[in-house]
Amino acid sequence: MERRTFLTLSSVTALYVLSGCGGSTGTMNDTTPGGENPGGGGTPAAGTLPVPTLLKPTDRNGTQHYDLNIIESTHTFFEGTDTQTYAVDSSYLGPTLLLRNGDKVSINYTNMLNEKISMHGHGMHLPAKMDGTAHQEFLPGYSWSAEYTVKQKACTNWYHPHTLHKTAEQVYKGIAGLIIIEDSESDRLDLPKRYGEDDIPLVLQDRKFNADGQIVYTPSRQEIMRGYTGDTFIANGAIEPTFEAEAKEIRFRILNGSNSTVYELGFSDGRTFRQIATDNAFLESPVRMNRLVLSPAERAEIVVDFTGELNRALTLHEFNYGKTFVKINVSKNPASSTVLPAQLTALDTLGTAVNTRSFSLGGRMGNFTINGRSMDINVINETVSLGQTEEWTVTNTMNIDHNFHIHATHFRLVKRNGRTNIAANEQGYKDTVYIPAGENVTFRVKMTDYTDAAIPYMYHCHFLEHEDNGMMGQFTVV
Ligand SMILES: [Cu+2]
Repeated sequence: MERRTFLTLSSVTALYVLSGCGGSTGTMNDTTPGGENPGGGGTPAAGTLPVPTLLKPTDRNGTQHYDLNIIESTHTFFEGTDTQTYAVDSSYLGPTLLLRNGDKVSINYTNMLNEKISMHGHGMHLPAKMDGTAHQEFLPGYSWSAEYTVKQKACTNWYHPHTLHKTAEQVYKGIAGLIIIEDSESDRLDLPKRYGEDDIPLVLQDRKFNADGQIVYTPSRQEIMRGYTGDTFIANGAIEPTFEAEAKEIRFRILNGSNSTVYELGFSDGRTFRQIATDNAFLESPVRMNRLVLSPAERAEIVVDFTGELNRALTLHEFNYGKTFVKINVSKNPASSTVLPAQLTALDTLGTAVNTRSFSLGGRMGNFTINGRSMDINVINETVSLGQTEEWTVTNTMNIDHNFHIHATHFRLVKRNGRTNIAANEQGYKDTVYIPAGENVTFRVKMTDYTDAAIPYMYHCHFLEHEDNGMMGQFTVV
């Protein structure tokens, strides 16, 4: 760890530069009054959909370098109210990092909070010591760098805290951001790729606010079990913001960034859209759908076609809770045209499994377990051999929903509840899979490239209240 001067003049200056150079549809601080009042904290200061700043790296002797400061901040969710937040060089959430496959990168996080933190690259294929879990926590005033070579397909990943027992609260207060990986394949595809114009990041969350418009994170035992779902739904940190769309194909890179809420997404006019990517790669070909279910931490890229629909107004809607995430006005003439290809990529089947493992998700009274054990930072639960294909079956034994996330690599679903008819939009590379109450999934997984007998990766439920209360285990790759 490297000791840093706490909030030097230059780092303060850097914060304002970063938060002021966002996408052309508005920065995280760019909010104007408007909208209804769907939540508890006052009149939403919605206005235009904020687009996180796209942070391109600085080249330092061939290494692509990113500097990120984790800070206490205030954000305008409600008209005239400063809400206390945590953020990454912003007032809420953080910039989108743009990485390229093959790049040597160094992502340097500086902790300007008054509590320890760790920063995890969710979906990133990297060595265990660069994973940013509880084994790489860093104290207030210190920095930690994730240094590795990007070695995976184009996709939309994200960074967030992974601090032991504190992940849920730190994410809830606002620490998260997207990581976009591009490669030669994504370069060639005729996809919307003008960031903030026709390639739109969407971090979807829900929050509880008190009457003063402050974020409240005080889950009861019942809420830890059932999920800490707020009554205010937000997109990129704004309540029902408006996106002014070009009348063409628009790509949304959607992250369920909630703590524990499963979203069923669709458009208010019921229109069909096409999913083009799952968590860790493009789908082999686009999948037509009009509803998209995402559990916490899952990503989906979708393409919606507004060609010829100038003056149309609609909303991106959440159907489980009956909430509006984003109001969409098709109000701009297209500045370019794209035609979604029929074929996007080819995916590896990961071969035939030579080993199997079973994981049973359980728990009671707000304490959660995997195979009967709660997370213990001093216990390595599983040892996995490099280069061997395995099949893991994960069973949700409870009458509440869970999901299952593994670090280090992606997996491919082979069965849901014993049946091999996996939905077309789940046939891609995944790192997080939804497992509704009482259900089970089997996936094929193979560890590649990195071994470390001492430092483990983690697997866990990504409902953050469950993760923080024991539903996590550790594995090494040898
Ligand atoms: Cu869970």
